[in-house]
Amino acid sequence: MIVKNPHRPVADALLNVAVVGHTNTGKTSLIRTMLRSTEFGVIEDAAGTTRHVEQATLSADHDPILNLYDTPGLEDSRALSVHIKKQQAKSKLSLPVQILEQFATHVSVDDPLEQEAKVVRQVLRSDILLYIIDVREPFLEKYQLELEILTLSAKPIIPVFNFIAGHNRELAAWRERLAAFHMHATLEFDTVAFSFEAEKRLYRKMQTLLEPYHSRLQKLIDYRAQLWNQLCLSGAKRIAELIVTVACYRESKAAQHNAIAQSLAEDRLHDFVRKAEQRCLHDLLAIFNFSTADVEIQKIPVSNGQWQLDIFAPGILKAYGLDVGSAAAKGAAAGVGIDLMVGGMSLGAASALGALAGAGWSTFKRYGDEIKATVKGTKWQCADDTTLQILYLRQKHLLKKLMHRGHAAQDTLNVDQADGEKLPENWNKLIGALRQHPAWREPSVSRNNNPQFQGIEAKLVGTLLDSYSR
Ligand SMILES: Nc1nc2c(ncn2[C@@H]2O[C@H](COP(=O)(O)OP(=O)(O)OP(=O)(O)O)[C@@H](O)[C@H]2O)c(=O)[nH]1
Ligand SMILES: [Mg+2]
Repeated sequence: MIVKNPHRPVADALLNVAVVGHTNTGKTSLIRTMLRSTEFGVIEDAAGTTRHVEQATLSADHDPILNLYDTPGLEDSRALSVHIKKQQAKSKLSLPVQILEQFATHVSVDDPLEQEAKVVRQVLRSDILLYIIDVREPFLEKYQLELEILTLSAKPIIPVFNFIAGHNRELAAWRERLAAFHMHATLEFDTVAFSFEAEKRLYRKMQTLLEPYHSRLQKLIDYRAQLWNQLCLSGAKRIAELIVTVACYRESKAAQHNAIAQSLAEDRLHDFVRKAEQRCLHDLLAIFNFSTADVEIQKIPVSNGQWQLDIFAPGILKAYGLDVGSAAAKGAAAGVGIDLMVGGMSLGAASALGALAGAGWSTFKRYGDEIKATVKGTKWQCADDTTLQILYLRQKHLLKKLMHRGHAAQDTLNVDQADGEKLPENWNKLIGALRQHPAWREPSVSRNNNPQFQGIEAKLVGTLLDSYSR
């Protein structure tokens, strides 16, 4: 059994958690999800992928709190059970755990049960066991035997149901069978549709079963919750910045109609929007530490760091639920003419002179160049509303994927649909206000301190994060 350092109080000791279960149930996937990393271990849809015990440590602000041990899958629980029962029959050892200890220390390297012995050794060295279950499987005899053997260790066991998506009936059957083992503190933890709430529930279950570690685990929960919230906020702020940058962007164009100049202006606008979205995608993947492998696992429609579907491609409107008749076939357009507003008054070419006459010095200082340009007949062109809506909805959907990262192959979730993402209320008002502030395109102290800007940013960030608290 694990020998704890006698000078260290248990409340300070690292908690050792063994992740055990039948082979191919998602043990390594679960640990990757908890570590938020694809680097740990090897995952394959095959039995016997993990061959040795591997360890990872979870810390709260450089303070190591718990060790997670990935173990090889139990393959032959029947043989193991027969072996242990034989030993039990002939042994004079009184405690069941001593039988396990005896087995673990006496198995030779070439014994067919060596794989199982590695698991048992780790079980004996750990404080708590996470028993991972593939709920798609019925409660076969082999699982019953595994549980009987693990129970001999007298360690607390938290059964963790995996592959739960779409398997409610099987899940209920498993719960019933486990109740017969007095295991009620079960947990659902789908490594695909992972959410931070599920992770929190896992630590809370550990807290109830391991009272002396309560405050250490609380430290871990608080720390990870704080990290999680910061991540959410940074991601949402980055998206708000993209919307602001694109909505504030404007091209000036001469009033007289010139097809070539018009199309060049449109190209510049397209280019600006694409590049801005590209930078945002890059930043978001970096914020959430998503590698190319993660992008593939989550089936995010991104290749080589770029969106597979161009923001102006035909069909994109439909993909994001913006089927707006004939426009849907054309894709998002690019530019839309905007009217400059001065002090709440439209400054269209016709009324420019009238507006000028009534404008005071401060208005002139703020809008001087634009007023002059308007008088000369210059028009302003901004990214049109459809483009902005697509940008918003696509990033919102991406943020959701990033927040629900999992580290297992995924076959149950349809990820190419935007899941009915909604635009913020007052969207038109927000965008209208941004269009009147070309200087907000870039971050600056005056912009960031401007209450109107702060209000718009808070609204965008708030609605982006809304869906995560649900
Ligand atoms: N759909 C789905 N697939 C999952 C889930 N968890 C794991 N997988 C897949 O299941 C397979 C096995 O996952 P592993 O994490 O290697 O399983 P393991 O228990 O560590 O396997 P061994 O090391 O061989 O005992 C992989 O193909 C995973 O991508 C899940 O929650 N949902
Ligand atoms: Mg494994």
